[in-house]
Amino acid sequence: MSTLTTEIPDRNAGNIAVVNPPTQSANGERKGLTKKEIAADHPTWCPGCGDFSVLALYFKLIEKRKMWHEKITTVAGIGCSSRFPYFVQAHGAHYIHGRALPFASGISLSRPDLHVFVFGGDGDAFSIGGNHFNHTARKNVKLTYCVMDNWVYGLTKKQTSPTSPLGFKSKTDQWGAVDYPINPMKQAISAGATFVARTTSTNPNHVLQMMEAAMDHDGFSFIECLSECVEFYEGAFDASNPRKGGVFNEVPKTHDATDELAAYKLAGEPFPGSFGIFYKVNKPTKNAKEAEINKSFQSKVAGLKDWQILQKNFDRMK
Ligand SMILES: Cc1ncc(C[n+]2csc(CCOP(=O)(O)OP(=O)(O)O)c2C)c(N)n1
Ligand code: SF4
Ligand SMILES: [Mg+2]
Repeated sequence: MSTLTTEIPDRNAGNIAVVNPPTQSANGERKGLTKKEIAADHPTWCPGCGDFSVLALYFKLIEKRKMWHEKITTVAGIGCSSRFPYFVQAHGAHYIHGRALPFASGISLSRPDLHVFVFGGDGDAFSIGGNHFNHTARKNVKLTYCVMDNWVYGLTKKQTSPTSPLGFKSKTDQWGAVDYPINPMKQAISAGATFVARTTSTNPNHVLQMMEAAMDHDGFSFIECLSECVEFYEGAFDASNPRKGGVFNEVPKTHDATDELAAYKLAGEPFPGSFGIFYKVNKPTKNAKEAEINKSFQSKVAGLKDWQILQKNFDRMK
């Protein structure tokens, strides 16, 4: 049996790139996980739900990047899509509705050796979790947020979501939705996300490509992944699926992903729009900035016992 050495690194070390462990440890025993090893329970989604594809590609990513259980963290809120962590045989959490991002931020800030993935739905991300989305983006916390957008509340059986188009008939809008939908890509760019991409569960290679690029980004990476709810919004994304007579257009090769206005313009295209990386810039992360503050504070209290540091703080407050 191989020995698991889970070193918890110093969180003050700042941004530590996720190091892909070799397929074998020094003693030649430990191998990267296979898709089979990382798959947990049988997913309880409806047959044909787009979420299956996203999960399969996450497994593929883990296998491809040879990650070990203790280096994988999968967090979600509440919703059909947010059941995601249940189906991954690794560390993770199915957290409060809309609150996955603050929880995941805590993990990211304290464990720079991990890459935290957060999965969730359009309701979780943009209704109840709307504020957390904006603030996590502007803080540029290093993590990947993949929103499986089905334009509806699936788990609670067909209510209008913030991404439902005008006229969509649901249990909360029986005569058709009257509220203007939000545009997740515009929202992410304007909130300050430093990586903003769009994909669709019906194009597996593209989903994997976007997940890998997001994981390698040093900052808050956001992916909008169209994922059809076959139960409550069948055919919503047919226009983006060539197998259903639609078109899948990649972001033009001439697009400058560092140009915020150009990204915003792409985000404004009518459906089905473009797929790929709309926006990507490098900016210091919250992780790096906090690590810097911690380091400088610790140098000031070097050699002192915990109670002496506490005493100093109380003395200063007098
Ligand atoms: C505080 C709170 N409010 C409301 C709910 C009920 N609720 C559960 S999931 C959900 C919306 C799910 O929609 P979405 O995030 O789009 O996920 P999907 O099921 O479509 O994947 C709601 C309103 C809840 N669980 N907790
Ligand atoms: S209700 Fe919709 S989103 Fe939920 S599992 Fe079924 S098809 Fe998927
Ligand atoms: Mg939804």
